Amino acid sequence: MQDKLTNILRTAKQQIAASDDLTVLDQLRVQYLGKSGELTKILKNLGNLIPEERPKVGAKVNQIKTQLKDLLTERHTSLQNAALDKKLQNEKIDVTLPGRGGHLGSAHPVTQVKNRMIDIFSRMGFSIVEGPEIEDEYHNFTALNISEHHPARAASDTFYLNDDRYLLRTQTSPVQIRAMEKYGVPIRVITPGKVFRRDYDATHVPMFHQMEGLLVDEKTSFADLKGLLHNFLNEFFEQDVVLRFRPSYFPFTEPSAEVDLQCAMCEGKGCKLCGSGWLEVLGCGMVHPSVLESAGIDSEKYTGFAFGIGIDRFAMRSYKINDLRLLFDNDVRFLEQF
Ligand code: 2U9
Repeated sequence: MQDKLTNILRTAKQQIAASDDLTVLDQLRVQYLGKSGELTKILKNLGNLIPEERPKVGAKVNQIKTQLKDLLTERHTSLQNAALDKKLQNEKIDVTLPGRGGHLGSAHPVTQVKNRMIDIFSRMGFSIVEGPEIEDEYHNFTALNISEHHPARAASDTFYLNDDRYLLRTQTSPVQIRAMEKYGVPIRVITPGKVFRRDYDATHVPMFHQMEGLLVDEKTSFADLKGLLHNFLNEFFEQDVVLRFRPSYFPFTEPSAEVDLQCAMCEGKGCKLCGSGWLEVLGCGMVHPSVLESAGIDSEKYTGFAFGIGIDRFAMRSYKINDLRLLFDNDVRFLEQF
């Protein structure tokens, strides 16, 4: 029996020393020290030995078990360290290598154009006001002199919510009604913001951006409006622009006009770029007396003018973008060009 034990110890020592991976080492631990391992089996069968042999063999087995346990632990540690060393060697980071470089973002073209407009109007004394995108029918239509059966109110053009008492604003004008209710007159405000209409093709999207403006004071005239818009467009396009005020109709202004910008390439003669020689850029007019009265303003004493600009269309024109939808697909490869 003693010889058998000596043999087990020798073989185990050799195997432990030769093991070069943690799985193999674990198999050896099970083989020698596990519940059905060789040494445990000998201990279980001590009863079969002659009585005087039992304590000697028992003590020897326990001594070998302790010795093997120590050897296994020692080998385990050294294999683990070797593995770690190898990993560290492979994953070595050279902190002196140049970095990948940061990626600089930029403002969306619509935001850039909006900020330029805000900048120009601020310098002309206008305050920026914002308001809710969810509006009631009164502020979005009724107060703006848009009659009960006006087509703009139709569910095919407007996004109504829940019980139809609320809607997504179709223009930013309700913000100006609210501003007049809150601040009274005189008032000079611009209202940049998102508006919503049920529309979708190459030139219309269901959400777009408007910049409306309103000025109400005593003795405000259409000439003031013309001067202000001319000034704004000169500043925006950074050149002396030629304008044409074309009579138009809006329920909330009277008289109303649409403003066309003369094409700088053909000077109004008509060319490939513009077609007719003129580009429509915005709408405007003198605020309808009923609109002033709706906001509690005496229309005998006060007059005002208002204008509306499509920010997205200005962005398309500034950056020569031909499909409005490109602005809202949020493809970074497209957006990072601006
Ligand atoms: C109040 C009274 C009147 C705002 C105005 C326009 C003319 C206009 C369009 C421009 C391009 C809408 O985005 S667009 O499609 N807007 O032509 N907007 S006058 O008139 C107001 C606003 C507020 C209290």
